[in-house]
Amino acid sequence: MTFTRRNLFALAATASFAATLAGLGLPVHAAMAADDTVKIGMIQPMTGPFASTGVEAVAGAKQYIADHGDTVAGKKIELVVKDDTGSPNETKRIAQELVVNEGADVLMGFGLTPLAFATAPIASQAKVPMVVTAAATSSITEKSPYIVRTSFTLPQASSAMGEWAAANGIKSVVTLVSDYAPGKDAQDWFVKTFEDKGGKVVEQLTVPLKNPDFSPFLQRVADNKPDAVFVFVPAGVGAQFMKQFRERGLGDAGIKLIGTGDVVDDQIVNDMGDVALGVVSAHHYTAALPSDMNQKFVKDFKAANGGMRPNFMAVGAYDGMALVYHALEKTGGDASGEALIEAMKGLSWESPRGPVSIDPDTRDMVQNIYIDRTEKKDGELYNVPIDTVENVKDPAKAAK
Ligand code: VNL
Repeated sequence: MTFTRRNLFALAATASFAATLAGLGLPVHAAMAADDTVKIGMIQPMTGPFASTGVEAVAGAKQYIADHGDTVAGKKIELVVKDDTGSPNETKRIAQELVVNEGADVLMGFGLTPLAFATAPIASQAKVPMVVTAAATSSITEKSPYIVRTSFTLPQASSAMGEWAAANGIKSVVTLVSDYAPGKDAQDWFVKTFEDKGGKVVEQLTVPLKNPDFSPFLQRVADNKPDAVFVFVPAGVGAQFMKQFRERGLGDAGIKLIGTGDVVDDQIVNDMGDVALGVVSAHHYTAALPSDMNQKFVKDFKAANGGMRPNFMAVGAYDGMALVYHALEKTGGDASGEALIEAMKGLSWESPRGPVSIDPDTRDMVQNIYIDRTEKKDGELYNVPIDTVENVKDPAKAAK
């Protein structure tokens, strides 16, 4: 009897499936491994307040397939996209459905920290790799040994910003962050590094994540008259923040705006207007990186997506796919969870963001953090790199 994919699945639908395989002396998982496709279930907010993240990420994953083909190590890659609307219960339910009913070999995505936290137990129970391409709270990778991350951690970006600020004449700062786990990481690591280098944080403000009105918080910043305000808001939200920053006239009052790159993400920065000029941010990606690889990536991505610029969410997903492809090459096409996770540890490759590797101990990325200044280039606003901190590990885990 020849095992084609079709009759394997037909068999799987019958109660005699396992018995038939046992009769042939085949363990069930060996027969399943004969399957010639690797299914990647990508779960992202495609609608709702964080849809910009999902749209960028899905386009980034598709760009990787366009650049590298849909076959790796003899396996056909099948990308399935699901919308969780940004609700943790939905993310978890969809993940369960993907691994139990749809035979997903890899889970990918996770636009926000609560969505990644909710799904971690599914990855552990199913022993399926969970590739986090967006959410950036340091502790996420500690929630399951099956989690690997291709985005960044807030402590990576915020500590670089704290050092830069202290070394560049900024003496007093008010911090303003979204009130959830990554905001706390951003605040804690900015404060720690900035104060270690002699800076003073005069007030720490937290703003609701949902439907934020920044005005009263910006008024508090103005009242404090610090040299700078350090900001973290999730991708997309920077548009609303900058509008209110301008309306309050904080820039005109001489208060510098610094932050992680999320507040000026590449999808929205060009629409911010002159208020964004001179913002200094720290991040692992900017579309303005001059390397040939990145410039080609930006050009191809824009061509494929109606002119939309890739932001760090797009690159996170592009590298999520790179991680899966390189791991499959290493396992010779073995897509079992254990084999893939082991293969992912220690992998390194060249990304549009620069050289990256997966820290085998933490399953987080080791990568450059760029200090960027928002400037006009060829008539458009870009976050232009002015300094690089090379090969940054997640400092929050190094500290443990
Ligand atoms: C998170 C971190 C989300 C950084 C973001 O955008 C972001 C998170 C949606 O961990 O929730 O820019």
